Amino acid sequence: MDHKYELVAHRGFNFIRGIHDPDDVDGISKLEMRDSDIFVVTYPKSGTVWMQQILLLLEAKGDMTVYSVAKMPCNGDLVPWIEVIGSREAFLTAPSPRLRVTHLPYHLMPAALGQKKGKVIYVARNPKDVLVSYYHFHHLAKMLDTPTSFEDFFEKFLRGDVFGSGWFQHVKTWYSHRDDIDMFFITYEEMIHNLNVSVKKLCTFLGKELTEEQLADVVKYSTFSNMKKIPQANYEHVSDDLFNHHMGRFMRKGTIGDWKNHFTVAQNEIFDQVFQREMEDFPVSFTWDMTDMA
Ligand code: PPS
Repeated sequence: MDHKYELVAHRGFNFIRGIHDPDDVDGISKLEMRDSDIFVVTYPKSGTVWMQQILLLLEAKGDMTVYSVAKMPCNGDLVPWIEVIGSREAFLTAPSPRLRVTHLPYHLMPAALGQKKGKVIYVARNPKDVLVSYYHFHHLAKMLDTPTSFEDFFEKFLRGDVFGSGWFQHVKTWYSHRDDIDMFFITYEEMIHNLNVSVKKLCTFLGKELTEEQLADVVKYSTFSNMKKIPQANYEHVSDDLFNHHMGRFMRKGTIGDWKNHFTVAQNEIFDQVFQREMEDFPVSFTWDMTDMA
């Protein structure tokens, strides 16, 4: 980790000093919402940039010139994180529709969401693949501590000793509020399984009207192979101050089951035990392998 950054706990959630500021974060719950506001909410590495891309393209009716017109270096500039320094301030005066992403837990989000003001799209991914993706991202991103080993990171993840805190808490708490707010819950694996259907469902939830052709374009430009070629989605122009570009690419594997290439048998057993204990009553099942998709 670059010395400018440090993991800090604030109001029950781990942030990164240098990227987040407690005062900004505390102001978020008081934000006034507009009906047209849309938040994509995820635990890190669960498909945030993917959903950013889909949302952007749905707004632009599948027109990719949205990128060349905006002249922004990455998806995060087009659909910003609400919790990063300065973002809350910009949100106040931004034109509608205000599209934002966040990794924040429910209790730090605008209270007005509870009055069904604004919409939330929650994307959850199976936590074994999240762990692996996050492990690699910790090598790429300079604001995160480079892991000393996979084993070490495995333990940190299970303890929630990372930015975003614990995966289990994040997913369970957000899900438990699904009826309190105007929320669309989807899994990364569902999106892999059928992007076409996922995009259509999302379009309906957002109340958007796109032609079949426009929807087909949204899907086409949101596939992993195409997003890999889009510099803004792949964070290619993000400064060397933030990314160790030589350590890998943001669009890494984009698949289900890469955890099998990383977990030992013993780690898998430990993970399964924690998962069963934590997610016992959780009604949504996760897909752990591409072969489970058939
Ligand atoms: S972050 O840093 O929290 O914003 O990361 P996030 O965007 O949530 O997650 C990154 C992972 O999502 C994968 N990704 C995709 N998978 C399939 N299809 C598409 N279109 C797609 N776009 C992004 C990305 O490759 C990261 O997963 P891994 O497993 O590391 O490849």
